[in-house]
Formats: sequence, C-alpha cells, structure tokens
Amino acid sequence: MAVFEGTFIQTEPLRFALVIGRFNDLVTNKLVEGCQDCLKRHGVDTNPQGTQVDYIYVPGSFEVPVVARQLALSHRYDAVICLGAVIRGQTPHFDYVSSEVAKGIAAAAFQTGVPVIFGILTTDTMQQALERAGIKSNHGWDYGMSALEMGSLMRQLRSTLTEPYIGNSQSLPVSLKSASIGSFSGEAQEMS
Ligand code: INI
Repeated sequence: MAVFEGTFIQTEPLRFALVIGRFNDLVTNKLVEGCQDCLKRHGVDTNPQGTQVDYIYVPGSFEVPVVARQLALSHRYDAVICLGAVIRGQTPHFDYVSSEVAKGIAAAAFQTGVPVIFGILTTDTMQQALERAGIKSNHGWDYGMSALEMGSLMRQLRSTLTEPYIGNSQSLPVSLKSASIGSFSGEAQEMS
C-alpha cells in the first residue's frame, strides 16, 4: 500500500482561484494579503497578470459558494480559496449567512472534486476578526497552506488512481493487468 500527502514544494504547475467577499473588507483584504504571502513564499506567482492565481471579488460571503462552484467546475484550478468575514451583529443575519456559506462551500467541493478551502472567518466581534487577520496571526496564511497541500495531494491522487487497485498489479505483466482490469476507464480528469 502507499502513503499520499500533499507537498509545499514544486508549486510552479499549481493554479489557484481566490474568491473574496468585499463585505468587511477591512478584514478580507488582510486575509488576501496573508494568503498571498503564503503562496508567494512557496514559489507561487501571485501576480494577477501571471498564470497561477486569479482573483474574483463578490459582494459578501453569501455569494462566495456559487462563484466557487463555477470556478471549480471549470477544472482550471488545483484549489479554490474562499475568503470572507462574517461578524455577528444584533440580528439573526449572521446565522443565516454563516450556515449557508459553510454548506455551500462544502457542496462546491463535493460536487466538483476540487478542493474548495473554507477561509471564512466567523466571529462575534470585529476585534476578534482583526486578530485573526493580521493583528495576532493571519489565517489567510493557513488557508494558503491548505490550498497548497490539497492542490498537490489531489494532483498526486489523480495521476495515481486512474487504475483500480487489484492487489500488487505493479508486478503483473501489462497483458495480465489489462485482462484483470477489464474495460475500466478512469474518471479522473487530468489538469492541463
Ligand atoms: N456578508 C459578509 O461577508 N459578512 C457579514 O458579516 C455579513 N453580514 O453580517 O451581513 C454579510 N452580509 C452580506 C451577505 O453576504 C450578502 O452579500 C447579502 O446578503 C446579499 O446577498
């Protein structure tokens, strides 16, 4: 058997989309900076004019999932990173927005098979949000790390799991391999 895990090196082929909610942009702009810093220090060209990262802005966190799903469906990206900040106010709005965003982001990943990173801060106060967006630490960095890890892991899995596991098939002659596999055709799609 084997161990598969993501890596943080050789990031040149990886491509990412950042979906960013403008609501509470004092916080979300800082998350973007933290995420860019992480990707850049791991060798990713974060320039919007470059070939590795696209930036897509939406009004608020509630709009993030539909866009994330569309981007994931394109299969242009190794991971889609969702950045937003939902801050509790005096009304139940927070609960509606935060629960829909969490469900929507999970659904986008499940439906497409593309890692969709949950980078939505949900806090009680603006102070708590700012502390997590640069004042104490910057979770944008962590979301970048998750994207690198998942993006590279999924590349490995796609390139390895295109054949079903039939015991120690590595040691079989090619003719026997195809005889035991039958007419299987892998569903995994290679990124171009
Ligand atoms: N959007 C956020 O990203 N964070 C919030 O805290 C927030 N609050 O509290 O209202 C918020 N609302 C806007 C929402 O995401 C949509 O953009 C809006 O409802 C239009 O669909």
